[in-house]
Amino acid sequence: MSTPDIHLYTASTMNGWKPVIFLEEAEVEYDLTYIDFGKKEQKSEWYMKLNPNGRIPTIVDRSNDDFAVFESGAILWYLAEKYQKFLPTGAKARSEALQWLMFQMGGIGPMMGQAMFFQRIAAPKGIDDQYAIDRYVTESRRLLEVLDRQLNGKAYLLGDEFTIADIATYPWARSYPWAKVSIEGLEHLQAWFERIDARPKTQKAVTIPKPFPAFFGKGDISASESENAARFKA
Ligand SMILES: N[C@@H](CCC(=O)N[C@@H](CS)C(=O)NCC(=O)O)C(=O)O
Repeated sequence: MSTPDIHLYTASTMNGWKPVIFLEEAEVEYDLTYIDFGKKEQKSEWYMKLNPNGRIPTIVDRSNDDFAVFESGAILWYLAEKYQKFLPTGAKARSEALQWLMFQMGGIGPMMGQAMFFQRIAAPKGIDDQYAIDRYVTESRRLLEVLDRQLNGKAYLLGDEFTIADIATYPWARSYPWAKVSIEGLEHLQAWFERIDARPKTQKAVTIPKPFPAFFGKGDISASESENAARFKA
């Protein structure tokens, strides 16, 4: 087997799974380095030359002078252009896909991430900030309602086509149990979860580098909470 173009640096998190979902769904060969947060590998000098933010994921494209791309939304966009997949070509549809990608990057991810942080990392350490929890859970629910309205009458965020907007949004929105955000009454969102839960390549992707079923409300949640808190220790 020849050396693949794409080398991916990642870990099993919502942002970390986005490029894995793309690469698996597109059936693209890639290789992967697991970044161990417990060892602070994401802050190491060699890694921060690739990703100045010191976070995962990052890709390096060997076929493009070892070009490094950080920020998961930019990575999906780069891969979509390189492989001509999961990004519509018409100007309006393409803009719509990027709008929903930005909505995930600027809204769903940061808000649900903070809802998770205050409930799954701060609270077990004894930092109980109910004001922060209420703010981030309420805002996350509002954003999931926006998705629900968009998905009314559609299979995927843009319609029939599965795009990088779905790839970016699924791992975050589907982690509503970990963020302790209710999806009650959000029928279109629930149907979209079921649709993507039934995509074998995406489901394989969310086990790479390893599964973390508690994000999706499965498995031993309290053991996973301790494991997760240890991963993100200061
Ligand atoms: N906006 C960035 C966020 C990346 C990010 O926050 N990654 C987290 C995992 S989901 C991380 O690397 N955390 C380790 C750390 O904060 O040191 C992206 O979308 O790529």
